Amino acid sequence: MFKTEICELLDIEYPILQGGMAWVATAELAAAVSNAGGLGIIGCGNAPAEVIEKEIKKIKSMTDKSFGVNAMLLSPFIEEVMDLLYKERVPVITTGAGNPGKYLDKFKQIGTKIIPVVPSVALAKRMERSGADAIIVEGTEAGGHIGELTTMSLVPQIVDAVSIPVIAAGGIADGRGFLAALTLGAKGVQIGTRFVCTEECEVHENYKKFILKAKDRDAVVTGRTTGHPVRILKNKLYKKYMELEKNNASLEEMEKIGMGALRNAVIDGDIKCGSVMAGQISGLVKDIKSCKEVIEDIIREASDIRENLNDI
Ligand code: TUI
Repeated sequence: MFKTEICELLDIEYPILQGGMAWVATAELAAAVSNAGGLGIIGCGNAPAEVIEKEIKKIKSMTDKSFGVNAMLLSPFIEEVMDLLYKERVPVITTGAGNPGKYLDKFKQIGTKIIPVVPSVALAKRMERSGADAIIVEGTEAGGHIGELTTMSLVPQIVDAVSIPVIAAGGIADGRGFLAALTLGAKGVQIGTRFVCTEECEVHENYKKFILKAKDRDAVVTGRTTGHPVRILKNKLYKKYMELEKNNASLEEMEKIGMGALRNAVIDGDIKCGSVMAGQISGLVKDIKSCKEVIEDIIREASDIRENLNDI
């Protein structure tokens, strides 16, 4: 059922990856997704290697299944994190917020699968030439640091431009989105926001409830003017950003209010002044389930739709 080349490449049952969300994607969440047949991914964000090392040890104790680690390329600790991932021989690395070209050769030699997130056709082609095993094509619907183009328009353009498998991300939370992505030519999906609202996700309850309460237009973008667009749920922090942008505040001033804001939301539950990163699909997420239920519901819904396609 929905076995694609991504399942073979990553040694997983269903072609569903969990987004490697900074602060949110802990070993606990990632192990639950891997144990349910998807690919759980630990998010490094800006954490130093010693913190990630503990998470890797923990996931290895919680599952025998394959897992991944997301390396955020803007991190000040990126070099020590990459050295750690090499030492630990993690099975899969996804990268975000930059070009991982210079690391590819080294990891290919030890068989680590490298899957960069790309926001454009040009970068997708460059990644294929550099030897990426697959690419995650992330539309602007996603939460956190985002590109310009939508999943709907970007996925088929990149599918036509490269021969490596494409994984679609951004705006996918159920069986309809999963099947739509496969119809666009993707061989799998990456899902973030839906996995935040799960029993195994360790974010503060306030963070989950804020997503459950969100409506279609609540996921907004800060930092368009500074060149670092980040999608969050609308709150006091967003209003402060908008004020600063209107008053042409300096880059330092803007970055200062963002510092630590994600941690404040995820760990302390400060959803008013913290950064509640979440995607446009937040409005569709209405309950907390286990990761296993999320994955099984997606597969069941997608196969029901596929069976009844003649009705459309
Ligand atoms: O990386 C993400 N999403 C993230 S990272 C993150 S942590 C953070 N916190 C505050 C500010 C900035 C980051 C939160 N969410 N998604 C993957 C992604 N990668 N989206 C877009 C890109 C991307 C952008 C430019 C990938 C490559 C790229 O290349 C530029 C170049 O070097 O050519």
